[in-house]
Amino acid sequence: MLTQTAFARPGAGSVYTDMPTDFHEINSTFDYVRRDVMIPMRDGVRLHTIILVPKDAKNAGMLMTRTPYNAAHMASLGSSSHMASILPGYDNMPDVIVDGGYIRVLQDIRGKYGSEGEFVMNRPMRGPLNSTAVDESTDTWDTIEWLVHNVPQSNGKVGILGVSYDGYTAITALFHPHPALKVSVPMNPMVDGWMGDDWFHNGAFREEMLPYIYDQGATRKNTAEWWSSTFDAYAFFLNGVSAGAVGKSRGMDQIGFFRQLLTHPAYDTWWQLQALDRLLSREGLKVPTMLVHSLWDQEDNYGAIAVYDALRKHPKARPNLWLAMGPWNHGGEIHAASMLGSIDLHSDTGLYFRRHVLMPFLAHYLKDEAIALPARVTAYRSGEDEWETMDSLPAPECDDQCSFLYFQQNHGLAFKKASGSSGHFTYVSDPDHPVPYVTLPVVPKDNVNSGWRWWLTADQRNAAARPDVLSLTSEVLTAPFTITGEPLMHLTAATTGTDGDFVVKLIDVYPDEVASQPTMGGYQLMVSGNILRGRYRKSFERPEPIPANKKQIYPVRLPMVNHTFLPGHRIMIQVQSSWFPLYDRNPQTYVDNIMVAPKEAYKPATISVDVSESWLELHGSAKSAL
Ligand code: PG9
Repeated sequence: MLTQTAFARPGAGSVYTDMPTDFHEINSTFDYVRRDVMIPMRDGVRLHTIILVPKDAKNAGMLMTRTPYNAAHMASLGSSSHMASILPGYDNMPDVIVDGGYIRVLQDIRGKYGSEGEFVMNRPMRGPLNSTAVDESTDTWDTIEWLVHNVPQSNGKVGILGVSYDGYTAITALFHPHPALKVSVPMNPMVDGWMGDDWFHNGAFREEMLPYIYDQGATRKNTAEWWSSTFDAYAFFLNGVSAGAVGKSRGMDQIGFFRQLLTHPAYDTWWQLQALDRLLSREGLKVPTMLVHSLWDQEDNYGAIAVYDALRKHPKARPNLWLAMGPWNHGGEIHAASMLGSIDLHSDTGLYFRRHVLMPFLAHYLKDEAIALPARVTAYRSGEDEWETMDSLPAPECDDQCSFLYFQQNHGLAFKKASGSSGHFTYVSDPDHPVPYVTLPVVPKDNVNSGWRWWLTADQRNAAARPDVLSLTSEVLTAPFTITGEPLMHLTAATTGTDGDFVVKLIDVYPDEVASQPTMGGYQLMVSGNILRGRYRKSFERPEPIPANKKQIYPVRLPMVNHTFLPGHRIMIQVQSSWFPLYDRNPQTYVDNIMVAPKEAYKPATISVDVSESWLELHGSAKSAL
């Protein structure tokens, strides 16, 4: 029994703490050794880096991820004596990294969490937008230089991989690469923030990214957290009027990146000069690189394919270029992936990719063993649920493999232009009642009940039921119809406004009954969709008002598809003029900068879509499908 004295505290005057000054962890049974180091960069700034070395590692390759998302957190999930158990989430993939016997390196990029220096969102590469001596590529170089001299258990070979922002840093490593960098795997990388990744899509601003910018951009350790007083993000952003006004109401004009967004609403040189696909096509590709693309990526569905398209024509880049794409959401490839939202894929497509594509690719370059490389392109074809391999993706330009889906009267779609098919479809787009992109309420992105992760796979029947969404549907297909590529909508329309947005969705309509999965009966699965801000119909750089009531052509390029529409299914196209609050609302009255549009500029407009002059160009062969 404890006596009273055992609990006695020292008397007044002495400093007492329950905590030892230097606690020694008992970790001799751990199957790894963890080192926390501050690696000096060429300008003296030190970057916090965690190195996890498997206990018996000898001659092991190193796999690095550079992140703004807290390396310490990424290396401590499910704290355990087993390396595989502390690396379950983020980019860690225990089956690839730990079972593969690699040394794991996780680093906070400059300005975030344990690292010194200042944070710049998607820090531009050295050049016209960055006059300093450092960028993410020099930080990667300096880190690799340190690692090859200070990790004795390694074989001196380094790979870099990561999803999204960490995919972006995996691309920046490819500029003037360190000779020990043997392989890079950018997964769902953010590449061009204006064209189609996280910030804008063809000029429409992803308003739901404001909380991300707030959390990441306001403080080093994300201690200032976005707050809302409204559970439904639809109501919240509607009340806030413009994206600029919402941000300012949260003090975001103190954040440099937010100020940049307000200053650069168009695709000006500020955006062009930091687009990684453009920069990399000049740089070439010296390091074997596998780009990983998710066909239902709700965040960065532009970047990987843009880089692939920029490099595939480059004779010097091609030998180092690989592509894998699968039926995943953002980062889905690193998890179990036998479901695509509510659609059953019948096998774990994430595991297949990691086991048959990623692991051999990494092992070939990082281990001193002769392991066969995967195909240049490994692609999952949805609909038919098959993996296929190719030497390269079909060229994006249209050739004899192209088909055209023409709008028809009576809300039809057909591969042949019907003679005498003319007229208009009209709808009223009212900015006070924008079309929600998921069923209301829109549960905010970081809430566990949010539909964010799967919104691209959401059933589009709710949209089809609205009077301000134009839906056109084909007859039932009698043969399979396969598309591989980025469809191009040639939309001809007039509006009573002087600006406006056009959203185009390509949809696979399931049969009325699906015996194997009854909940899929009549499901409308979007296989690709995108938005174009009308003022950019002729030039992304130089916006122009839309002349009211005059027909204009709106070319809307849709993201990559590799899909077979099966017999018994129908093809649908939906056209609408808002997708909210995913994208900010277009006031439909031309103002210089929509980011700060005043309340009185938001006005309803009547849209007339021309039947005979609207069609979708598809990279696939129609054969006798219809
Ligand atoms: N999509 C996220 C992001 C990347 C780059 C910039 C901003 C956001 C991400 O998942 O990291």
